[in-house]
Amino acid sequence: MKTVFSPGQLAHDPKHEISDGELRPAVEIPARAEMVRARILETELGEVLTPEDFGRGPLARVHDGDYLDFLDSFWTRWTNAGRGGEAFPFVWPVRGLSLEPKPDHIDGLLGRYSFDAGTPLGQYSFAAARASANSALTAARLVAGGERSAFALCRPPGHHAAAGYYGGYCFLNNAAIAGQWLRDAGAERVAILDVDYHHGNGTQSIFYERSDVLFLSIHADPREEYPYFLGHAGETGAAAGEGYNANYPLALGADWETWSNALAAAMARIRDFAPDTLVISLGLDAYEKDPISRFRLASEDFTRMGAALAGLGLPTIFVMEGGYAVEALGVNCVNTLAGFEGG
Ligand code: SP5
Ligand code: ZN
Repeated sequence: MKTVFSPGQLAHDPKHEISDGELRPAVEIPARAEMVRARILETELGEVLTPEDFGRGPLARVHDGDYLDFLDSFWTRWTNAGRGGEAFPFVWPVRGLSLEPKPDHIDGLLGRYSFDAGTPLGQYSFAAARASANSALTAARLVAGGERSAFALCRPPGHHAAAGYYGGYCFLNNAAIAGQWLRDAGAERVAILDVDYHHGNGTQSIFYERSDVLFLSIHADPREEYPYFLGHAGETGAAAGEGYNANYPLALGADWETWSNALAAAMARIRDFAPDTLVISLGLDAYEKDPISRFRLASEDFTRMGAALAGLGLPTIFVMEGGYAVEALGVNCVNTLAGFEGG
């Protein structure tokens, strides 16, 4: 399987995040991508290609223009306000507050275009996020061109980013951008299966009213886990998209037996939908030793996951999402991909 990755994705190099009541060391760091790339080379999974630049067009098919403009202008606004380093929002337009008119001050804009305080935004974050999206798009093009599968080594990740806001370490929704590009390239139906430990709230919201993109997510129950405000089993889509969203929230502590039952249910839905292409939002944070997560998948279970997914027999793009046990990340990621190739 070919991998797509750009060194430009490493330019987003956050030092801190706000979590657990503290300013803590960032967990979504460049070393994550380095570990995965090293394991791909070590195991000879396949070629590692540099992405093509698809420009703003495919990003704007998923994200709002004003949101992209905000990301583009962030650093100038931040430094004009006398700031440096990385930015965190601290005020949000929740219930009863106004989205319009948009604030002029960067502190207002940060809240206007985010949904959490846990996502550091720095000088090179947007450039790295665009490189990450280009990796997803290049993987999509490979599969549209006839490859059975491709791996987009995306970081920063994407599945928490919605049309108009960032959060959860995500700025551009790589899987959604790839899925939409596949639609625009001629696929009639695309399924996006999100196996990250956290619910893919951004991807769900982007496609919630559409029947051409089926979104499914297996994740920790949002009653107990981030992102808390989306990902419940009762969210089944709306309007034309009613019936085209499927959530499988699981209790904390889920092991492979529990997790794989949800996978079987999700795969049955995918079979019924009969998509032209499958996009896997490949979070590796369901791993038992992940530092911020509470599922119990072992490294071998990722091989099983990949093999099971191969059983769908679909052209498949893997788009990396979360996973913070850096030492094991390469093994768990490549286990999934190699499992798919052997399955
Ligand atoms: C892409 C992705 O996986 N994003 C996840 C964002 C989660 N951010 C919230 C982190 C909260 C960490 N709390 C850990 C509790 C155990 N120390
Ligand atoms: Zn995650």
